[in-house]
Amino acid sequence: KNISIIGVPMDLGQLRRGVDMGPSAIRYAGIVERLEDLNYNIEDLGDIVIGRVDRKGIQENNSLRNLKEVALASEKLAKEVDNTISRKRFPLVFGGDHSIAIGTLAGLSKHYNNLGVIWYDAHGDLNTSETSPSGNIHGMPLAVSLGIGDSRLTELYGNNPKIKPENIVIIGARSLDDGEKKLIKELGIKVYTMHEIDRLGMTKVMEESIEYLKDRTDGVHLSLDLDGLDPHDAPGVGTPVLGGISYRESHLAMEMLEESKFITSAEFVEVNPILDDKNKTASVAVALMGSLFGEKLI
Ligand code: DIR
Ligand code: MN
Ligand code: MN
Ligand code: MN
Repeated sequence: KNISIIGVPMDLGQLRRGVDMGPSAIRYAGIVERLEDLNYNIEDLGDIVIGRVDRKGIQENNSLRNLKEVALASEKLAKEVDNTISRKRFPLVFGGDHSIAIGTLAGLSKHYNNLGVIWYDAHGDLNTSETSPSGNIHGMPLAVSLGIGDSRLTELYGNNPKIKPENIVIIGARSLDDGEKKLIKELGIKVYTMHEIDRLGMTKVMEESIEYLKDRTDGVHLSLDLDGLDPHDAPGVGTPVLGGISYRESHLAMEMLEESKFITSAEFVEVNPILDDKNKTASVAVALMGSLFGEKLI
C-alpha cells in the first residue's frame, strides 16, 4: 500500500499553545521508519501552511474563534487529501487540533458517497457556535461535516453535507455538552461511551462498530483524537478527561480495524508536545498507527 503523510500544524481551533507542533512530534517519534518497516511506500507531503493570527484577537470572546484562518487551512487540506486519494494513496493526516477534520472530511467527500467515520474521542465535537461553551472550532468538526453550523465551514470545498449521521460511530465519549447530547439523540448517531466500553469490552465494541459500518459505507475514515485515550497514557493533549480508553484497549481497537481491512484514511490529532511527558503522546500515536497498519507482536 502507498501512504501519504500530511501534516497540519493547526492550533487556531482552540486556545492551548503547542498543538501546532504535533506533526513534528509524531515524525520525531519515528512514524516514517515504523511504516517503512511494514513495507509501505511512504511519501511525506510536509505541512500545510497555516495563517498567523494576532494572539490578542485569539483570546477575545468569540463564538467561532479564528473562523477565517481555520476555513482557509481546511480548504488547503481538503485539496491535498482529495489529490492523495486521486493518486490512489492512503491519506494519513497529523494534527494539529481537531478542527482540521473539517478539511480532511471535505477532501474525502469528493470520493465517497457513503463515507463511514469512526470518531475516537473523549468529546463529540458536535457543537455549533450556538451550543459551544468555548467558541473553539475543534469542538465542532463533526457537526460541520454533517452540514450543521456556519455556512463558511459547512459549504467549504463543495458537497454539503460531507457525511451522513447513520455512517458515524463515536467511541470513547465521556464529555458531551448538552447541545451535543441533543443532536446525538435527534440524529440517532451511534455512540459507545466509556460506559459501553467498560460494560461490553473493547472487543465487542469494535466487532459491533465494524459490523455496523461494513455494509452501509464505501470507505471508512478513522479520526483519532488522542484525548480519547486516558490522560495517564496520553497526557499531551489540550483537553484531557479522566477515565478514558487505555493504551491496550486502543491497540486492540487498531488491530481489529486492521483485520477489518476497511479503513481508507486516518488522522491522529491533538498531540501537544508542550503539555506532554517526553513525547509520550506522539509515541503512543505512532505505536497505534503501527497496529493500524499491521504490526504484529509475533
Ligand atoms: C468542548 C471541548 N466540548 C468544546 N471539546 C473538545 O469546547 O466544544 N474537543 N475538547 O476535542
Ligand atoms: Mn476531538
Ligand atoms: Mn477530544
Ligand atoms: Mn499493547
